[in-house]
Amino acid sequence: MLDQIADVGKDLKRGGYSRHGYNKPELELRHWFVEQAVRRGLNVETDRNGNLWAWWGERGDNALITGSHLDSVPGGGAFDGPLGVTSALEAVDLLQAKGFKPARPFAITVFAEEEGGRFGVACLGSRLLAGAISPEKALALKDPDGITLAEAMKAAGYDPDLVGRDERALKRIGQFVELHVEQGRGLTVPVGVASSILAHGRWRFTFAGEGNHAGATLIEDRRDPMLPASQLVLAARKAARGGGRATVGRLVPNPGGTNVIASTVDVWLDARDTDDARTRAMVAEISEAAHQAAKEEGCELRITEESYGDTVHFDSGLRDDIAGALGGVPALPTGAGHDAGILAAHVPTAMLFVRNPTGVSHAPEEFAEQADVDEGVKALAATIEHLGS
Ligand code: HGY
Ligand code: MN
Ligand code: MN
Ligand code: MN
Repeated sequence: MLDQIADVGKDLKRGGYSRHGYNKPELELRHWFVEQAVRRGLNVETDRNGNLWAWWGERGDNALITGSHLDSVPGGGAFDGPLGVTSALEAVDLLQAKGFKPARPFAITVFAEEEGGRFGVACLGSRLLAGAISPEKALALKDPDGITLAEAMKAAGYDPDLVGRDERALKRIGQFVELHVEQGRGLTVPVGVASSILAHGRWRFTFAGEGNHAGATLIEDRRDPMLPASQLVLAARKAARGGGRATVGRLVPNPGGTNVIASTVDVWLDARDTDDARTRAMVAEISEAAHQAAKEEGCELRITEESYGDTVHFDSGLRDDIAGALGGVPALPTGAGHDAGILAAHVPTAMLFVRNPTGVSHAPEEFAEQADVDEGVKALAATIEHLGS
């Protein structure tokens, strides 16, 4: 099934896929998912936050939900997100073929803008569903072209005025299980379950100096924000110790001319660690270094926390129950964030991982062996049968 969507959203410039919330390729994938669901006799609805729910039978309470996302990071791989959705559809095929019928309400979900690849906040659809971000803040988020989430949702036919915590939809979820390609190399067997997710936040550092001419401006007359921006990148690496992960993957000088000293530089920091205190301490150390570097260059610095989620420890009861039903599979921590990480604070949640032989993710090289993918589908089907009987 991944082959069916292999041509959707290819990024010819960067390589990989650039499928972002409500952009053309992502809308195409939504349409593809609805077709696939309807073909299986599932009843599809879109909730007020742009998330899709494909119900097998009646919608109802104490539902067993599985799903993931279809959007990608810029230049992302084919598996992160879509593998969870295609495996859920394939698991339904397996179960329908053997005459299984869920004894409780069951649905496959597709969450909106999980990567934050367009609007900058990860897990936007599940955060809105759970009330983990305010509608005002979410609707005002702008994409790189200055289009707000409200405008993008409207253009896609959704009513942005409806977004917000969806108590009713949350209450319907009895248990949520997300299958995902592993991002890292912890698995030595095809399938595992998740034990925890790192604490994870994103901060925006805006350095402001004085735009000027690259040739006509003496060094001593400069206030070049690119200098403290560069110091921030180095400080992030220096502060990431003992398992902490601090990353700068996006640095945008404005105006960005080769012969122009930038007037401002925006730098986004992605920081993660095993607990809240360690993550905050790492970010504090990096921020201190950034303020120091800005001062030395006569630049201003404004830091904005754009999103943050504390460490997620998955419900060990559900995790061990699933691992047992699968004949005993390993539990492993993940450094990547997921919609399951947002929902875990509200409903019993578990994750299944499918082995990634290279561990590479958020890159076109992301890959999983067909044999492992098949094991993942069988494991998800067995989990649905185990929990849904
Ligand atoms: O950033 C993450 O870890 C997730 O893939 N959104
Ligand atoms: Mn991802
Ligand atoms: Mn993902
Ligand atoms: Mn000139």
